[in-house]
Amino acid sequence: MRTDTARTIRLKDYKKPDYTIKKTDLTIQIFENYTQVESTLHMHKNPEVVGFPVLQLNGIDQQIQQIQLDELVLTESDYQYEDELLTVQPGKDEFVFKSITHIKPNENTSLEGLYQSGTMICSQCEAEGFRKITFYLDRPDVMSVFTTRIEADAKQYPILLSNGNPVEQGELAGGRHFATWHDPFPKPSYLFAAVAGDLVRHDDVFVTQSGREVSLRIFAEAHNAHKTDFALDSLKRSMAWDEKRYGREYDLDIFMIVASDFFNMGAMENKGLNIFNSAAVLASPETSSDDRFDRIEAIVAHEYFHNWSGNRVTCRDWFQLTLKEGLTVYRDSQFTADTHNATVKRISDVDMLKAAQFSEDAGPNAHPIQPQEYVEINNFYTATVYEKGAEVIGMIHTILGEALFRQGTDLYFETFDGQAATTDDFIGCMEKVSGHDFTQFKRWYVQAGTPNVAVEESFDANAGQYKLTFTQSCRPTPNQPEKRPFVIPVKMALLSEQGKELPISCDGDFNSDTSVLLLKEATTVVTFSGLNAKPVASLFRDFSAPVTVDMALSDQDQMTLATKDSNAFNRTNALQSVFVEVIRKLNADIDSAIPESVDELIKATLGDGSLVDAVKAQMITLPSFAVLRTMFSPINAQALAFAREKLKRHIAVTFAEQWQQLANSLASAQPYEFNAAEAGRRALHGTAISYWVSSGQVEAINFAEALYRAAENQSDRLNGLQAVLSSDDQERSEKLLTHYYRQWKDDTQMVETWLALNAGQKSFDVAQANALMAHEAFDLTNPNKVRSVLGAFASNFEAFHAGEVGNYQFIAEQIVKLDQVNPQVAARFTKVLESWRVFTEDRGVPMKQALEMIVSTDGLSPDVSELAMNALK
Ligand code: 0A1
Ligand code: ZN
Repeated sequence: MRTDTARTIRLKDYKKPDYTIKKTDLTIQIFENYTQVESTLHMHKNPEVVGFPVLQLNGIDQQIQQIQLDELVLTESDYQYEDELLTVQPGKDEFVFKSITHIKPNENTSLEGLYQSGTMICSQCEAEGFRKITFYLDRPDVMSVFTTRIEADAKQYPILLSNGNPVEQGELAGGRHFATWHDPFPKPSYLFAAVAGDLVRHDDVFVTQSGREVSLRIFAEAHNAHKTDFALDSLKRSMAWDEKRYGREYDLDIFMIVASDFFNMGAMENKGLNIFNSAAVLASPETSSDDRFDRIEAIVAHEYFHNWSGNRVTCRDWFQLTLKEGLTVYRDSQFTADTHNATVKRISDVDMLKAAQFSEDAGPNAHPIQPQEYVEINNFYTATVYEKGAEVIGMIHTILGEALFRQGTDLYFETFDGQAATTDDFIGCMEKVSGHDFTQFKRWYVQAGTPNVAVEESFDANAGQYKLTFTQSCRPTPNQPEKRPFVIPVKMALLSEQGKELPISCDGDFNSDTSVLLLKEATTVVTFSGLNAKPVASLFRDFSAPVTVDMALSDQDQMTLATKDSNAFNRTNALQSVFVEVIRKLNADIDSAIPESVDELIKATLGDGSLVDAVKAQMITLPSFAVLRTMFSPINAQALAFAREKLKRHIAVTFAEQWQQLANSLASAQPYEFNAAEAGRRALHGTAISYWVSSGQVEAINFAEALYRAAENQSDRLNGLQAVLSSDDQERSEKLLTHYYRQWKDDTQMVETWLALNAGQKSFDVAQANALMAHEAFDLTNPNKVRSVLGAFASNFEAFHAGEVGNYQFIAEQIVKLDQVNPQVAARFTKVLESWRVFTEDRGVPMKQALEMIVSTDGLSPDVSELAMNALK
């Protein structure tokens, strides 16, 4: 019944639904080859609507057994099922719609709706997956109270779960059993979940601030069951944090997490029953690196926080996606910052924003955090909606300060509890509590593109006045040739040459409590007075706005910022800018000299006892290709790869002795513990080993191999292994990879990592990719495996872009093949090719040809065709 007529959905066409569903009763009967879904919907006509419009319910791949309106069983001539819509004609204000349909979870490789994941059956309904389970008004502004009964074979599926609280369970004839769940909180269908499986359960309890006991349960298949401790602990800490920081208490009697090996994204916040990608929840020191622990903790928190920002207050329509995602990403980043180290978190978040979101903003699929139209909503789960959305929330916080921001969120949660809200509703609350006018600020929601702020400075020694001129601009993005000025908060300080913060007195819109200067015009001139020497401006502290900044600084000022700025984020940023400029020069001329400032900065950073290890590691690590490529136009892939490599080798060789010393002194002594200090130590250890190996010393690579072999935790293991893999010693690399696989081939997460390590090698190519995809460990229907190979290859700049140009054709072929299996995942890979205009022709042309090949393929999903066609426009 699926047709490929892609339709454009527009925000301006939003209309309230004609009918709503007060109560939803489902009976899901799982059988060997199919599942029967019986759905009883208690429907009401919207009182504002005159007459009786036809009722159109969404439904995909539904094999109809019976359709019934109240007591009347409809015949085929009484309803119509085409274009994924079932149309019936009701004649009453209140009625019951009932359908019995069959679906096939075991044939559902899209992993949307109800599908088989290993030995279990599970669901994924956001954004529009529920329509693959049964006929429904599958839109977030239709909120209903769900009661769900699941029936299945008792041996094969001893665990049966759905949203809410358990109400009944029992045995049935023929070795079958059932469980009934009731969720008292009205919710949209995208938050529905059902799970059936043979799962191992890990229990705990959380007592809420008002003294209620909540049962916590994590479920996993037996092979994954030993890795749930950390997620459970993260969950409890998240629950406590949300009470303290946002006053948000959990509401049901039970909170469950299920780990699934087959999952399109990271995880899903279904009410009371979160379903997670195994890779985003299962952790153990033996198999998970610090980065993985970090990510798991953040995702557990993120999904939990959605219980309020997303579930209790949900979105009116999918154009409001950033309402729940931007806010929840912001909340989870605050949680991580509070739990570990705020500077470390900010540096890595901004890095990620630059890598993933700035590139999106600069490309043909650029969209504002609130897109105005879409063809396939799944294509809008982007870094823009999520991460830039979080930056926008962060700017509101920066502008209002902590107390007002918290009053605003309190008002928002109270006012819109149980409702489907809009981004305007959220801003309205912020305006109400503060009296601040956010009208102009709201441009951040509707204008795409990364604004650039050019800053010029001048100093009048006689008058003791320092003047800053800020000029903002934003390049055109699709359908938006011109932008109006944004409100840009500049958190700032003026520093003496010794890095001391000077008192600020100025004529700008400056708030001295928050140290925030607001820019509102295309050009803003601010004069600072009472200064007896030219200060050094530390602007956009903690990255106070998602913008790029151009400011020509003297070498001396640059050094002051990179060695003395009291804002560690800005200090890091200043140091990284020095690296970028050197790489820029080497990119233009590989023989250009590397300035001494690089050596001075590395030396000063390594020797600075005030910096924690984690920040030191972040400071001295060269900017990634993902970040660098957003700063170059055109990108000459090979020149860029050589340039970065040359700078790396220079630093490696110059400080070889220090790297060796750090490699030895930072080695792990005690058993693995995941905390900020320990993870920071291991991060710096890894950085030192990586540089040391890059210096070419044989002792270094021996050290790395020994570390790999002796490691008792995955972070140490990867610190050793990755250093070997980045060396030119191919033989040793292969030997270790073979050893790794042999050792860990029965561990799903370790195998995924192994695939990614292979595909992350500098010399990786199409032949190796084909071999890896033919390996027993690979499975095209498993998104994690696909991401581990194709994702890792495509983000391996040196192999993918600086390697053979045939890589582009290869990825295009894989996209087309994958599209038949899982359109949502396939579509994500088309983004790899969309930046073809930015590359020099040797790469740009074959990238474009690869896109053309995709677009000329028959039967493409709307997911892939929307992104690929836009990329060629
Ligand atoms: N809401 C989830 C992410 C998510 C979105 C879409 C999905 O399938 C199309 C799955 C998960 C989150 O923000 O974590
Ligand atoms: Zn989310």
